[in-house]
Amino acid sequence: MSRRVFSGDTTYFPGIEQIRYEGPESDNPLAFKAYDRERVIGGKTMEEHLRFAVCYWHNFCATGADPFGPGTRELAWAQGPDKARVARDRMDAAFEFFTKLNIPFWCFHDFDMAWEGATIGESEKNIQVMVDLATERQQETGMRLLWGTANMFSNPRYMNGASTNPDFNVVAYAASQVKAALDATVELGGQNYVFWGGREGYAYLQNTDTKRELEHLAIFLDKAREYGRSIGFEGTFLIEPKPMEPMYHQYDFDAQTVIGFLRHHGLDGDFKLNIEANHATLAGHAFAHDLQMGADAGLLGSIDANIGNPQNGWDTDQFPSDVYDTVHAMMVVLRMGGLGDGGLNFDAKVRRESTDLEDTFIAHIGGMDCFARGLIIADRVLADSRTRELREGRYTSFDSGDGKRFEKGELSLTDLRSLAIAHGEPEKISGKQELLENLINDHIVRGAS
Ligand code: XUL
Ligand code: CO
Repeated sequence: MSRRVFSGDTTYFPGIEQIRYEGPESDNPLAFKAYDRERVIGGKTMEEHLRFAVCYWHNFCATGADPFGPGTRELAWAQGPDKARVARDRMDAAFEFFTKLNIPFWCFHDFDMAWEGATIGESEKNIQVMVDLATERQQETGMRLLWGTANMFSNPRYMNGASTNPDFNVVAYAASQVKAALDATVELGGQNYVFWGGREGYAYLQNTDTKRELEHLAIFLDKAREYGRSIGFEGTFLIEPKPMEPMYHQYDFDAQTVIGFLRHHGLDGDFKLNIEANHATLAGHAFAHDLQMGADAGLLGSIDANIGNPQNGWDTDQFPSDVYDTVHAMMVVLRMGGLGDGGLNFDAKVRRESTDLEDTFIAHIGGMDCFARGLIIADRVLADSRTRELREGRYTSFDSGDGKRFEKGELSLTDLRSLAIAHGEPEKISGKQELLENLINDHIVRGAS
């Protein structure tokens, strides 16, 4: 099937043709320099490794409004009082964009794809209208849904939380939204379903029963799992950690917090993590750190690709442009054997000052090239035998003898004391950090072509 190559009428992005790979020497801003989707690296194509997705909300809904002023982007498809028409036009614009970019996946929230009605029943109907249209568009284009989710943070009813709201009525309302969003995700063949706990947290500790709220969160997720499986959802449920913003404290603080929570409540068989780079950095971690924690636990499911601004503490959701960062990220992903059914969703927005129509294309092209370069270089770094030596070589004392017995739990604290006395003062063994840093830089400078 010749899929995802734009074939319809240009309506919303005039002057922009099919985006193609032109190679590293190209100076065409509307061409890929590194992302050559059919190029094979380590047995898989770039497209299979990276599984890129475009998100609906930042690209087709948001206009760049901030607390200090209105939006600056003019979206030709988002005009007028007729919400149904706006939603249909928006979907046409989205699929024009997806196919011109030739990206395999997309992601949505219920109420950025559809529009919220006055009642739950109306909202469900509105979602169904858009699911029917999206089904047609997916069939025409071969686009696939990486994940769906429900927006349970924008509507004022969720100001005190959704599943962790102190008012049961709000919890039940949130459940109705998850049910409809799961129905939509399953109907569209979504490979994952995301929970981002936007307002699942608290603003003030002394008016919050954190224990009770966290128990409610676990029950809610369990019921979502039960319902999802009952309607044939075979994909992965994902939780997207974030430490703060909008709440002062969010419960799903970072990868390790969520891993502990999932395991404690027996949810880890069905739930994994969706790690967002800028959320990890807000939690005081490197992006690669949170990926590694997820990978170690066997719970890294998917990635929201973006970067923050190192000089401030906001979730700025910028497009990835730092090759060093993507090399480190892709080293974790390659070491764990790939993203499976997850992918790299650009949860990123163009700057408020980037107002040209082509800027959204340029931003995605840059992000895709940045990860493609990260993939190429990470593959070379990992193929360099020195990389393995500098990491695995540090642990050889556990590969045999007493070290191995320790790993098997066969040595008591007293046994260890006796061995320490027998061995005497350990030799200093260099960690060789700078050598490995230099090696990675050498591979970066040798180029990503
Ligand atoms: C917000 C964020 C969300 C989730 C989906 O910081 O990352 O867009 O990815 O709700
Ligand atoms: Co996100």
